[in-house]
Amino acid sequence: MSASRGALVLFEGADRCGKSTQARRLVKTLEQRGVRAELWRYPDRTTKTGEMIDAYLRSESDTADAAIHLLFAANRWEKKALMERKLADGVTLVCDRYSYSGCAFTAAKGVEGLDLTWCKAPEVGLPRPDALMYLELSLEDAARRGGFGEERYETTEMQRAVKEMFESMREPWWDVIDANRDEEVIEREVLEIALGAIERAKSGEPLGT
Ligand code: T5A
Ligand code: NA
Repeated sequence: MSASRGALVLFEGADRCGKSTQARRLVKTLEQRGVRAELWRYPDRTTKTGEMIDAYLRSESDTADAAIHLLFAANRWEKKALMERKLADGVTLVCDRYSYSGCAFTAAKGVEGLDLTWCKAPEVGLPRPDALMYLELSLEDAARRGGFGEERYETTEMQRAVKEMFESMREPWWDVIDANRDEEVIEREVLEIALGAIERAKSGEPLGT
């Protein structure tokens, strides 16, 4: 095991804000600079819970809102030990969505009893990120990036509610990034933030839970 840990760096935001694009670019750039980094994403559709989540998102199965929320959380819990091992071993994890999407999407449904406080409970105890980059894009600009896909939450009403929920969850430590710019310009800002998080992790700042 190396002496210093890796950083946990997240991308969050509503659909089509460019999370996957920036996460991929960041991992590639970090690797080119000799930083050990891996690209992670949630949901991880390859695990047992991930297969159920995938079927739900593609509307091939129906699951109660509470149950699917807990499955999304379980999908993170089942990878917690591996995540902690990698970080402790010095690998930086760049993660495309995490608990914050989990809470924003379920709470945005407005189902009675499933408010933000309820949504957060099963996430408590998962590793806390060193940086959260929230990619901000208006619904109109997101719409210009192509039509909606086929998946369950890809409707205008849901996306509006999700964006509002993310905005109400925003905390001062989040890095809010204007996502309505060229990929290369965003990437430079993203890299600065990630390198800062990696430095803090290296200098021994403990990983929160
Ligand atoms: N969910 C997820 C829950 O309900 N609970 C949970 O706990 C979790 C983890 C998963 C779904 O599950 C929900 C949320 C989601 O509904 P997903 O697989 O993450 O969904 O979603 P995707 O459809 O893969 O991704 P998104 O729609 O969110 O898009 P991204 O990743 O934000 O955007 P990206 O990078 O794919 O880019 C979208 C398009 O824009 C272009 C790209 O080329 C692409 O065409 N683009 C740009 N265009 C112009 N300028 C830029 N700067 C651009 N950057 C990208
Ligand atoms: Na994506």
